[in-house]
Amino acid sequence: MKATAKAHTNIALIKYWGKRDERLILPTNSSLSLTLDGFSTTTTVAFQEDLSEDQFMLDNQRVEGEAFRRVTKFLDLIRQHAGKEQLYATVNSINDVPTAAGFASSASGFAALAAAGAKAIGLDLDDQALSRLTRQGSGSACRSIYGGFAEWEMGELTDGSDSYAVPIAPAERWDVRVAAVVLSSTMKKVSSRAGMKRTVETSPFYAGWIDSIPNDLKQIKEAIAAKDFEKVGSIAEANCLKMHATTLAANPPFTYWHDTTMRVMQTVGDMRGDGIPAYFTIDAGPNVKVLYLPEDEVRVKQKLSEISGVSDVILSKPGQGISYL
Ligand code: 2P0
Repeated sequence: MKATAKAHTNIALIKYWGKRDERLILPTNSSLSLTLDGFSTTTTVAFQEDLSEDQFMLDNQRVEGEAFRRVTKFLDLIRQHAGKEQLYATVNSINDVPTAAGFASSASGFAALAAAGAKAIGLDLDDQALSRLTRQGSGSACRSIYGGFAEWEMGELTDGSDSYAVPIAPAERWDVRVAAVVLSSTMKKVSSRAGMKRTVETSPFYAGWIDSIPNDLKQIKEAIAAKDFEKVGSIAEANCLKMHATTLAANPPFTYWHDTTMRVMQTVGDMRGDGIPAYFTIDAGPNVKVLYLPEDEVRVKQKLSEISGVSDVILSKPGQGISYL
């Protein structure tokens, strides 16, 4: 009744931005990501007959409140699947995701929790079923079941049975690197959940976002298959800018960008002007991730580190999917 699983976070190149069903976490668009080495969560789940409630420890500290409730709600799903509604668990998670790097730990967190929880309770799930389950914890997490490039197919059905991630290319296939550019100052955050909801409900640009996704996905998958870095990078960068444009048109309007965010974007453009192929992407926060190739690592790190307002640059390679320890 006990299992341990490790999962890595992922960075979306075609963003998930909007839900059509908030309870089941069904997206309004398909998305595509690269799983990253170096940012992981390792979780042990132990179901025990003698417990009367769940317990969640994160980095050896007891967690309560909203984060605890999200974990228990997710364990309820696992219990339902297994037909063991009265069986509670202790959950121990160790996050190796530097929180300052601006990677949401929810992707690696829910992927590791789903894998360890399902195994501990005796569910024998294939990757597709595991991804579908993981999706109900946090949408972006369903892509972290796989290493390398993965696509979350939005699906069409109302019960979510056809909404899960599929592998596109394993980590070994192509060594694309990602620099996480950490800013020294933070700002008040609109959570991604609240941000996407407000955008879906109020942004007149949202329809344009949705219309543009199928072509972005088709083009980026062709570019990944051809290992065409400039094409992958430019599609990802444009997709990110479109996502962020939807927030500016929301009511009330908002942006995740900070002045340093824009300096990093500018520097990435300057790098390309200097012949270094590098492209940025930004999630629901002010930090920037920069895509580059291994041969440019030293120059990319140096240029990014020199930007005023940048406190750290953390480099990452493509990472693996779920593993059991
Ligand atoms: C993504 N983001 O594709 C997009 C891009 C942020 C910007 O997925 O509500 O934590 O748990 O499904 O997955 C962040 O949202 O949201 C996210 P929930 P999640 O990576």
